Amino acid sequence: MADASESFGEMANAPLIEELYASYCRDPGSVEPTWRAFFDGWELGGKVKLKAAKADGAEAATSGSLEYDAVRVCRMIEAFRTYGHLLAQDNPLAAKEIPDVPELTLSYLGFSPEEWDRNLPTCGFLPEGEVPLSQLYEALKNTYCGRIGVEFAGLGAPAAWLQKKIEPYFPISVSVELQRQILIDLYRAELFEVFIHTKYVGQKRFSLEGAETLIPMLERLVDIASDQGVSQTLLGMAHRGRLNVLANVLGKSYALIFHEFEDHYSPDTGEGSGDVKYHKGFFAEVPTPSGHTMGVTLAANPSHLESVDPIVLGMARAMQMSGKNPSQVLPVLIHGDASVAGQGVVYESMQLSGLHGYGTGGTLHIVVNNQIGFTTLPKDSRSTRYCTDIGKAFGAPVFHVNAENPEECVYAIELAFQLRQTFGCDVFLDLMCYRKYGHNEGDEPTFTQPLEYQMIKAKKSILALYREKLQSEGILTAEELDAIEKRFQEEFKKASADAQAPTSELLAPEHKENRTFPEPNTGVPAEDLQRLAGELANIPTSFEAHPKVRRGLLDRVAALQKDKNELAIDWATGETLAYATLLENGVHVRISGQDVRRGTFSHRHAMLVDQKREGKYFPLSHLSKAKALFDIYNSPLSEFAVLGFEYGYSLVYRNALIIWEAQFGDFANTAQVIVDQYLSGSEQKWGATSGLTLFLPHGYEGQGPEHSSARMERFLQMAADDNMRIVDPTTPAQLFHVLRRQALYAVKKPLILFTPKALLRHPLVHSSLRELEEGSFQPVLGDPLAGEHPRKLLFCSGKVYYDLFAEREKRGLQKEIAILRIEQLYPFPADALKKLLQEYSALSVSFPVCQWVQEEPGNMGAYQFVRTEIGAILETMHAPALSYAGRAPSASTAAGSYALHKKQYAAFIQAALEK
Ligand SMILES: Cc1ncc(C[n+]2csc(CCOP(=O)(O)OP(=O)(O)O)c2C)c(N)n1
Repeated sequence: MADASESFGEMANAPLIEELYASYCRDPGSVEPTWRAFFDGWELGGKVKLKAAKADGAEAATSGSLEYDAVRVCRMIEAFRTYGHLLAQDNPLAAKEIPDVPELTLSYLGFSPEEWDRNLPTCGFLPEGEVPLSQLYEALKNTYCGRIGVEFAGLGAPAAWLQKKIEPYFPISVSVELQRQILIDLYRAELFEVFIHTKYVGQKRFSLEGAETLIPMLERLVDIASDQGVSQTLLGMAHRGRLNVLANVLGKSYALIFHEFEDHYSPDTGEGSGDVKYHKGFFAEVPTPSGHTMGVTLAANPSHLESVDPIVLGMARAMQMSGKNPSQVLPVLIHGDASVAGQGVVYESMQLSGLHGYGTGGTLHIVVNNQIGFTTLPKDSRSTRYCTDIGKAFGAPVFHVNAENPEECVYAIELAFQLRQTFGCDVFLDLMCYRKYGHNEGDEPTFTQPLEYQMIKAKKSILALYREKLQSEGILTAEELDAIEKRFQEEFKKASADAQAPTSELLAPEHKENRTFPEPNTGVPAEDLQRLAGELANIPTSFEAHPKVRRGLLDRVAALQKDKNELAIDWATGETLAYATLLENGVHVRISGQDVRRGTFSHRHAMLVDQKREGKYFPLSHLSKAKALFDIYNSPLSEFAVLGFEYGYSLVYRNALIIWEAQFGDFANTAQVIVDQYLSGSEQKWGATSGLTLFLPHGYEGQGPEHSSARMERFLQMAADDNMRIVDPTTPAQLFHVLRRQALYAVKKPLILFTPKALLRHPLVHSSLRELEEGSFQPVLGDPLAGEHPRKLLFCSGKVYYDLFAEREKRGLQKEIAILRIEQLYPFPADALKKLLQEYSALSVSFPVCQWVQEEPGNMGAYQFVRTEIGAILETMHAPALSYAGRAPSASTAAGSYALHKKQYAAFIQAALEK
């Protein structure tokens, strides 16, 4: 082979070419095909000594040299691959004039006008060895600036694969049968909207008109995906076109959809209070044209744009973990152009795509790019060139397609799907379209975009254009087309008549969860716990665990060998044993969050790291009798997407304990949408139940406003309709039982669990083996130390119990003051508390003073919630009203200085323990 350094030394881009050539010499397959063709040709051409080519590349002095021409051609090919999409005819609202793309002009590429008819080497781009520049330039334009714009430069293997598919001339193959199918899909899509528009005048539906091509694209996707082994497709999408997708892709009955448009609509199925029609989810087994069926799920979502993205990914992952693999479960996210560019959760969600614990083998993203967000135009809503530019950060190829070219759109989704299946990457389809009406059908778009809407009004519909095309190609006659249209109109009319029936008659019979399931037994025989602790500490001898961690594991074993009644079991042991026993019960355990493997406060050590080789060992993955998988993943530094992901996972993986842990409880507020819109209300709104557990470290330890409060007041404010379980456990045994209850209970509810920080190592925070063996979760805990006639009953929850306990002991007031713990705040354990209080009322001569004590400011914590609940109980017992001891109301969650924190602490403890 030629000596590259000598040969290319004086050429333009010499260092790059030399590097490429060196790589070619080592392995011709390592350089991309155009360069390979160039080097092949150059070597075959007799190792001609390359002549100088000036750096500006356009000097006539060098023209005529084969090498110089080849370099320029290669540059031109690369330029089209990189910038060709800028000239693609992908925009149905494009201005007539052709945009200026300097990188693709002949002069920029180093060609003079005189060369237009001159033969040049094609460097492998065309089958011919050489063709006139004009032909080559046109071929490149045809390939890269036609009806599909592609962005894939620099994407390695997916780019090479794509290049092969599209070079030259971007051939697309669409059979007549597929053309007919596309047409039928467009008919259904358009006529559906038109029917609602005329029958249910002025009602919001977020019409798909202007983007109807989405329907044949999705139909084709389901068809080819099922052909290629995908059995489940998961869709996440916003309002735009949702009803159309429900009806025409998932096959939700037209009658059921129209029913929700009826004035008197109020579901009679006894479900929750429901949601608007364009937020609801649906599942269907969809038959495909090629004779398969595909499970298609459309995830329910709130109005909060893009919030559903991580949920769909979590659902997909859960399906993949339950016996399927990534190539069989396909997540598809349908975005709006304004929201995909504007909402940060899109980035957070995509950040999950390549991570071991969160990947789903690639997501297809379709942007319904109607080039407007409500009334705001792209130039005011993003700084990036394309709304899809986020895809580039994650190596996702992007196709820009014009909704008025349905065949190209359908072909592009086929390519996108193949890319996803082959490379496991995300792929974007930018479906350039328009919005026929305002943001919704009652909105007047000409207030803000008069000219654009003049243009839109003059447009023929996508269906009309395609109908004309097929008619002109002789594929369907006018009579056949009319017959199709008539058939659909009749179908809609009939569905509208059927829509008058009650909801229950229109719904398929559904299985409902039985809410009367008894609570599970959560105790575990002592021998099993002892055996499990032993197995967990049995680390391979070759593994060099950190000595402190190894010692900790051995301490756990020793704690379990002590007298059954001894308070020897700490928080970490109670927690780990809950996981271990559940794994033996066949329950999958998944924990995710920032730094969860070690635990933010170094208590968990679910992952050990070999101190010499940095290998990893997960004791919980090595239990001899485990019947389910233990997964624990340090998450990226995101709350919104990661919590959303785990929520989605929990919707699908039912026999599981799924835990998301916040680093500190207050960081959960960056995932507020998931809590407010999904966890707390999804059962009411959509009948979607989740058993997800949130670990929220909470406690006032003087660390300042941002590391103290998990904002329990917010969760309590959202608590109603038995929607969540909110628990603030104070002992390892309580934690053990509540986690086991959460996993084993057939009735799935989210569990909001406030977890300790300093208490993780507190000498008083220990439980006995007997409590784990014989006990169960207790929603209220009484006070065995208090005397028979306490003068004061203190009610509290969480860490403050131990503060009160210690201070009471210091003052020798055990007999006079009883401290009662509300361990489960919601559902409020009224019966259990009443029972407990009866003991005191029976024993006391007169009912003692009752006081709620908390460390949070008075406008926070549980006070506002429990004062009603406890107050009502006290009233029925003719006891005095509940008084309060705690910090004063405050705008900030906690004091910034430790001294102030202590001062406040001393004041409320004094108030609680004084007479
Ligand atoms: C997080 C969030 N912020 C604001 C809104 C209000 N809103 C509803 S639709 C919309 C415009 C969305 O534009 P785009 O994403 O382009 O979708 P399109 O409606 O054009 O299909 C806005 C701002 C919302 N639903 N969610």
